[in-house]
Amino acid sequence: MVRYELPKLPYDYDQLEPFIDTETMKIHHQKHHQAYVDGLNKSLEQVGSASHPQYISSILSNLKSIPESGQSAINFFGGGFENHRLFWETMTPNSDGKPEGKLEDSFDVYFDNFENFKKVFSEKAIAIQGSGWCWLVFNQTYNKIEIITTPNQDSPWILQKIPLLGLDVWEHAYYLKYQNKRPDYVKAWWNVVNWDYVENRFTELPV
Ligand code: MN3
Repeated sequence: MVRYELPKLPYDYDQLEPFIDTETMKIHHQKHHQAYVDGLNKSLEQVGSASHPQYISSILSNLKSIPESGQSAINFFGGGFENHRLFWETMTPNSDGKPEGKLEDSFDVYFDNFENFKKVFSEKAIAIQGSGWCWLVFNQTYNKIEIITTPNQDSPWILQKIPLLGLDVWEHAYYLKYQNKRPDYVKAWWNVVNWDYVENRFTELPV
């Protein structure tokens, strides 16, 4: 039976300072992410082990394959688990500031340039009503990158889109340091994006 565990952070809690504060990182990882892990394991137990032989991203891509009684909880907790797992990986204390290579080329093609991509992404993230995520995803149908937003813990996988980079704009992600100033949080977050990691995800897409 698959049991999910809280993934370790690839850096210490205080290493994203001053952009993301230590206290927020601790609570976000140890309390919020842990709650998604626990909720996911419990939800999967409730639908029975035969229903979930695959990794959570595959389950989310085909939610209808699990019993209807569990779909809502697995959408929420599974999305919460996988969204945060990726979120930690796509941040680093040693950000190189901008992408290179094939990903940079794609920004030029689909967003004119990297600076404009950041502008559009930031605007969409700031405009999300309530809790949700802003994403850079790969659209497999049209073979292109795009920006989408999702409410709550909805994952791009449920839309059959591959998440490359995601920004958590739930208040728990920024309220201790930034209070109601979400735009300041979004602006600060660009300083810790791990473009090496995002580029590798993009380069290794199964297409
Ligand atoms: Mn969160």
